[in-house]
Amino acid sequence: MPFTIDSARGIFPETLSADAVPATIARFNQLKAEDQLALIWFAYLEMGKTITIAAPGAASMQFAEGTLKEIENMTFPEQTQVMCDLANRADTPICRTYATWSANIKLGFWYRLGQLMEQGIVAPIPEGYQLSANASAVLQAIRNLDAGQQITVLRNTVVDMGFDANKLGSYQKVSEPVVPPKEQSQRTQVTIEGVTNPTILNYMNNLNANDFETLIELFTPDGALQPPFQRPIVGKDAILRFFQEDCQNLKLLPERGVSEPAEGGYTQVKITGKVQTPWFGAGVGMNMAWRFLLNPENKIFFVAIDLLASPQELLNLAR
Ligand code: 45D
Repeated sequence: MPFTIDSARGIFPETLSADAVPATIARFNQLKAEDQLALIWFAYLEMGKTITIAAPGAASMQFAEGTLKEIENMTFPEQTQVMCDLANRADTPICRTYATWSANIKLGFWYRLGQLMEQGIVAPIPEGYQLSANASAVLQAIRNLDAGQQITVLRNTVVDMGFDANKLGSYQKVSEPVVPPKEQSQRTQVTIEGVTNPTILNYMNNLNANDFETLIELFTPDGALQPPFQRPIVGKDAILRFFQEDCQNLKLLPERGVSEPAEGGYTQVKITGKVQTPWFGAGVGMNMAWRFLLNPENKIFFVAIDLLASPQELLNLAR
């Protein structure tokens, strides 16, 4: 086999991903918990002026209800402690529960807490809270990002909170129920300037239709998918689980691409375009690239999804 997953990760090396995102998160992680919470609060308020977040559906909120009730019944100092514990990734019962939740459940939980803070039911960020100099600098760094990068920073800070799931031992992951795939009549078909490869088009169309069972058959058994700023997810079972847990109701809007032969009868394809998350809908179009490596049978051996550094990168199809 001419490629390993590791070597496949290097295709289209000219692709500039948004390094400012992990850099900002690393700086955020250095801050003390109080600063982290206040900073997210301020960033969230500012972003709320230009983009609207969609309320999570009941299906994803049901799993957080118990914990939210528990928090509502606490005193303000206890509530503040819970939020600081989450930011500190402490070992507490609530932090352990939080660790079992999918990303969307974690986001829905914070969405609700934010509302309760606004209503004065949960301890707000103290009036006149002064961010440390470092925290102010991180907030400024977030302001300088484009909207797609800002929501990625916000999402990653939330996903990283709570007890370390790797230390939980064996546990049951809690995620939203899997929605049925869209009816054929409801489906849309993408067109991509420069690319007609059916595997690529089927990938986009099936992901847009939440048809994960069909989608996964486009991959080789040992195939891998690398989400933005993450290690590759390897093997069909793990990729399917990821699709079901984290990829419902995404909207992929690929625009253009290039396809060219690679070693050993493989084909490498780079696509650029936009992706929308159900949380922000058409309000935020993230500038993305997909870098596919297809085997000689036209199955996906590897695909990397990158958040791009700038809109100019949408036109960069160089190898
Ligand atoms: O701490 O082809 C308060 C894949 C203050 C799949 C708060 C993909 C205190 C394959 C404000 C209350 C998935 C890889 C906190 C494609 C405090 C594929 C609350 C890509 C935390 C294309 C904060 C998909 C809150 C992509 C409520 C790129 C924050 C999807 C909420 C990207 C933040 C989705 C939210 C993104 C962020 C979603 C809802 C970036 C959502 C971001």
